[in-house]
Amino acid sequence: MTKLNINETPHRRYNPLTGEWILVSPHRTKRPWKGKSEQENIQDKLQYDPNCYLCPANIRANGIKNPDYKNTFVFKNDFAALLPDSGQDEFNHKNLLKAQGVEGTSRVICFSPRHDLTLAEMSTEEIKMVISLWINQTRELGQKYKWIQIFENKGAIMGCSNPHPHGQIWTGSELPNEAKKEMKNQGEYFEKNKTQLLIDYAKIEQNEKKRIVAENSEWMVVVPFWATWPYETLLLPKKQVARLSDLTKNQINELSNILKIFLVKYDNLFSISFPYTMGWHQAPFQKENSEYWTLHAHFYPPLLRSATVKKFMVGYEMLAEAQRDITAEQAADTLKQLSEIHYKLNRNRENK
Ligand code: H2U
Ligand code: ZN
Repeated sequence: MTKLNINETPHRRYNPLTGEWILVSPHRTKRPWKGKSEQENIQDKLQYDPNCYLCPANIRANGIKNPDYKNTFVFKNDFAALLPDSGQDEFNHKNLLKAQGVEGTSRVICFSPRHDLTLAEMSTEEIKMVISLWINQTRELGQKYKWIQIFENKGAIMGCSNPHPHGQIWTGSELPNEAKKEMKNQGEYFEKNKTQLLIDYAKIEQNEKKRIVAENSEWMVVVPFWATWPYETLLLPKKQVARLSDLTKNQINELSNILKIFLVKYDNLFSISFPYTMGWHQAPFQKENSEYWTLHAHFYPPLLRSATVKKFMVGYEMLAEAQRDITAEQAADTLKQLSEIHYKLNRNRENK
């Protein structure tokens, strides 16, 4: 029998959070590539855009005027995907046609009044205000809803409608699919081992040091062993914490530091404002103990080889299972080597 070499031979890796497998084909990275490599449009963005619906004091699509906010700003999504009073009735026809009403709310969260910034270019103090916003929203919405999904779609390639730095919060009375999978797997692991799945995983990463992109006293960012997207990362606490609303002062400080560092690295990878979808997974707000759940954030960037070469989840991925070529270890190594100084600052220095 051939011995498995995860750096060379095709294999599948297991994602213990979702219970799903992914196909890794490291030998394919040797194949010739004739893709284009583009230069980013270096045009500087406006600090204030009179046509932006998120800039302070501007009018939104439905005629409401934004306040002249100075730090962060939250408002109910004018085109909310979930509504608070839609009812939770169930429909079931022969156990084949099933539906259920879901109640919830959708909010838009602006990270900064500055139209031209992103989290990567904001200061750690400014990032801390975004963290406070995430925490306060979690506290408030957790009183009413089971699942609080905080996320950010960044970049036009991810379907983001506006470059103004912003994210969203969708909450619901039912647990969505990803939440259910993570709840089941973390719950079963805790029952069996009396320790948390992701805290044990963080210890393995700490020992192996093969997939860590950045770390400090409270957090680490890894390309998870089971990553699907080429430069996917997982942001993990080193000590158990179930929700954003339970973070200590030190965890908050260090969170703003690590976000700054690794988001700058992301931008530096292809010298562009790096597109991704990111989101927090925190323990559902249910009555039971939430000790089994470790707070974490997923970052899913779509890019593969350059500013414009995107990985598509099609063909085998849609019909069978996710697949990647570069290994998690190679991706982590590339990200780790990148500078912690934003490429735009370097460019400004060079121009002086
Ligand atoms: P993205 O993060 O994917 O760009 O979505 C922005 C959200 O902003 C989107 O869900 C909302 C859209 O419904 N929006 C408003 O609430 N008011 C507006 O005036 C325009 C967009
Ligand atoms: Zn704006």
